Amino acid sequence: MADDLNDVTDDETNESSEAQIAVHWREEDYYEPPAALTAQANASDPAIREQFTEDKFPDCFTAYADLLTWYKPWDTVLDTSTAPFWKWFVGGELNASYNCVDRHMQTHPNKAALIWIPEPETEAHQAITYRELYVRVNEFAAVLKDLGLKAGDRITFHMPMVPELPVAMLAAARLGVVHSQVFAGFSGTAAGHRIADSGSTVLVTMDGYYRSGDLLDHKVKADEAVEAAAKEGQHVDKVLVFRRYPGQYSAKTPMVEGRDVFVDDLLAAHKGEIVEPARLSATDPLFLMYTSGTTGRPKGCQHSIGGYMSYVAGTSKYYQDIHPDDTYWCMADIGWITGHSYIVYGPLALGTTSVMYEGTPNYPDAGRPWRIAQQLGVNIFHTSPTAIRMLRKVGPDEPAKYNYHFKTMTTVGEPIEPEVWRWYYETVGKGQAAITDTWWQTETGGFLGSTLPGIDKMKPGSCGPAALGIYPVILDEDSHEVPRGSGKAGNICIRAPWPGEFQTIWGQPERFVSTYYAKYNRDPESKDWHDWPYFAGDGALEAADGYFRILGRVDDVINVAGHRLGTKELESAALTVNEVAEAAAVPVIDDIRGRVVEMYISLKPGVEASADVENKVKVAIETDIGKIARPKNIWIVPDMPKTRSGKIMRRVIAATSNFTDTGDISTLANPEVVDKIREQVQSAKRAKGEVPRELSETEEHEIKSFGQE
Ligand code: 6R9
Repeated sequence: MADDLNDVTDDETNESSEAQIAVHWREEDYYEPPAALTAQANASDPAIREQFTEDKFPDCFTAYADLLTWYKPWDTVLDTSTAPFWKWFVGGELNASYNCVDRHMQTHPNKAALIWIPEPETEAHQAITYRELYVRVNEFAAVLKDLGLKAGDRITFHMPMVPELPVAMLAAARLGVVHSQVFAGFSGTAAGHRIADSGSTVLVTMDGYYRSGDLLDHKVKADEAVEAAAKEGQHVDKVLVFRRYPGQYSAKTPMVEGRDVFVDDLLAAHKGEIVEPARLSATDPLFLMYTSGTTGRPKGCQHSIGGYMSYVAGTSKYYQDIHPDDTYWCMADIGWITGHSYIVYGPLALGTTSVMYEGTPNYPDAGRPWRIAQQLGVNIFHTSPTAIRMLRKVGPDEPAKYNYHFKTMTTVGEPIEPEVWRWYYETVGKGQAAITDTWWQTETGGFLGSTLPGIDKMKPGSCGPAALGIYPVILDEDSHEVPRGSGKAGNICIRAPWPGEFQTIWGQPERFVSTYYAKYNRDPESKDWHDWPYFAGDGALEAADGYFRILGRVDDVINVAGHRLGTKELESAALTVNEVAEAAAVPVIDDIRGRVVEMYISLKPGVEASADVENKVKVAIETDIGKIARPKNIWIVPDMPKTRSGKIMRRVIAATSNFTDTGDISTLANPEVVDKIREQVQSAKRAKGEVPRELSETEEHEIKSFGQE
């Protein structure tokens, strides 16, 4: 894939900053927002920015909170007394389920809230009206209540992309039960760790679902999950099993007597039941979303009801430009934060129609997304660079065959290459849609950097300016501010809190402070938010026009297809294999998935390298984490390159896997091993035709500094 970032000459480059993140890139040309979009946009007047300037902070965000219906208005917009555990809309009371369901059911009961597209094209799509959603959410809430679940309890979902998932989320939210949805592609063991971490006693799952033409047995993962949770001391009382085809069991694994129950059976006992939405405090938790960090233990990011709901409603309105009569499709999975914020809570809070698709984007062919868009009249489309790259590769001419019209298109999850951006703009958007490249994180709840689609010019490869009410700053390693607009790179931080921000890491408040605040905090005793910049963990630069370009993670996290995998998680999975002595995971640049994982292992004395060991490592990773983490290659090496203090030098093996220069190895305890590994790995890769294209400067920098403190 051509990469414009390679085509740089010296006078077009920027110098590296003190943060030592070198970046060399060419300024891309601007694209104007389409006039027809601007004419109807929720944000059509640039003066909207004046309502969110710093002198109006934090009250500016009441404009977002006002999009919701509150039982009781807040007394304090932002309470900083327990810094950096910010509290938004303190004293306010509301219910997320009421805001996404009841109030729209009252005004437009017959409008589709969700349209679900099963993967098999032979199965008809299902439109679920707001009235029907209301009925289903209430019935399932009655089921949960009957199990004794109440506000503040946690419940884990391990659900595929079916309407039962948003129904279950909204039912939990109705009661104030904190949900934790684990991506269905994750393994049962991964779900089990999250059940244990969150202290859930109930698991909600499904018998099966379609991916790429196969009806997968998903229930089998529930058994693994319950077992894994039990090993960590967490007992699961009930496993609620939805059936892909009600009345018919699609899994082979037996139901466990006394523990497993079919949800359709339970629902029958609660037909037509209504459960009053609980009046909950704005600062009560709505859900946990687990994400990876630098240690093996995943982080349960806890999001609030009032702040989170306000922020996703506001950003859905202004950045997705959602109007109630739009048909909006976010082709992502609800198992990730994108799906929580921008399939379920944001769009439904605004009372629009949100499309959900069960399967893989290119099934049965690369025209599928565009057929769906044409059939349903989708006018707002949202997906990830990985999906765009894949569809561009397998079906570059498909969009032209279908008659649909998008007004805005979003990308999220990782930087999008200007070349791929242009295909998205010209071929998918037919030159008529604005692209919003949205930079944000699981932790941040909603967008932090993006263009306002009706107002701002687009610039391929940059997410755009800071979102409304967000005040970023780029800091170097010595806490000095990198001059604004200088194009110099450093660590992007957000100076002030915002309502969508997570409240804490579930059960690990000290880790919340140490990971996101300790680095740049000026005074641990301070109650003034000015002393607590939020450290996002991404390298970035700000160009002269105020647009941010995100360069990627500065920690040991590998972003595979837009999803963060912790190296420590991958490595500890490999280390569960008895023969393995040491393991190191590194990223390899991949034209479709952004990054893929390669695993290096060394074996215990006396153990011979074999395909059998390799396979055990692969299975261990798939079992512990899921297929998304499957390494592209597993290299069994005689020894790992190490510092004199015994630390594995991940940057050296990352350079080897990516065919770049290994840099200075003079400080290694065993420099001789580097040549051996290079010869072994690179000749095997050449034989498999896996020599990568030349890397861009930023990619090269990422690889060469991978795993450095
Ligand atoms: C929403 C989501 C967060 C990390 C983030 C950054 C990368 C996300 C991006 C982007 C460049 C964008 N990232 N969006 N990089 N441009 N538009 O993706 O959450 O899974 O937690 O990942 O993804 O590195 O820090 P999450």
